Amino acid sequence: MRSEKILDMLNEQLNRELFSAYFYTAMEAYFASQNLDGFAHFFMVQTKEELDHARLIFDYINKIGGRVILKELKQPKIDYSSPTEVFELALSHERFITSSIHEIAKAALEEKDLTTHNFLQWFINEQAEEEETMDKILRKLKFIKEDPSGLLFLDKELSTRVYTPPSILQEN
Ligand code: OFO
Repeated sequence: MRSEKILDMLNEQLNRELFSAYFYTAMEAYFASQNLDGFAHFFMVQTKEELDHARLIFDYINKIGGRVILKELKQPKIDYSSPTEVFELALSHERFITSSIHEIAKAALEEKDLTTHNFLQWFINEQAEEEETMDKILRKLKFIKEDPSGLLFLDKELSTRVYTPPSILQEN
């Protein structure tokens, strides 16, 4: 059983996922301007993942007979003082997205909308991974204290990130 409240929250989450893609594209652009191509690649893959998250919510809203409402996207921050600042912002953004998803899941339970609650389980698991990924890289950056050779080593590691569409997207 879907409610207007849940539909509004899903549309807001769709906007947040699209903003996430925008936010990470700005980070890709920053790293490209610093010639840190591996970091740029990492955020290019992250952007694709965010677009997948948005697509899953877009499709779900349609599937339950709701209306997708696209809203304005605010301009993301475009300049950063360091790679560490980028990952601090990315981690805090992911924590915000996690709490946003949790709020919808809680509201879905309150509204006895078990279908939406079930749909959100994939996102809840995904968010744990998103936070872990950002946190690990942030800790590495703090460990190397942005020493140039450490940064280049990490740049190489991040250049190997592979984009894999979520299996639930392939099933649809
Ligand atoms: Fe869509 O998980 Fe990040 O923001």
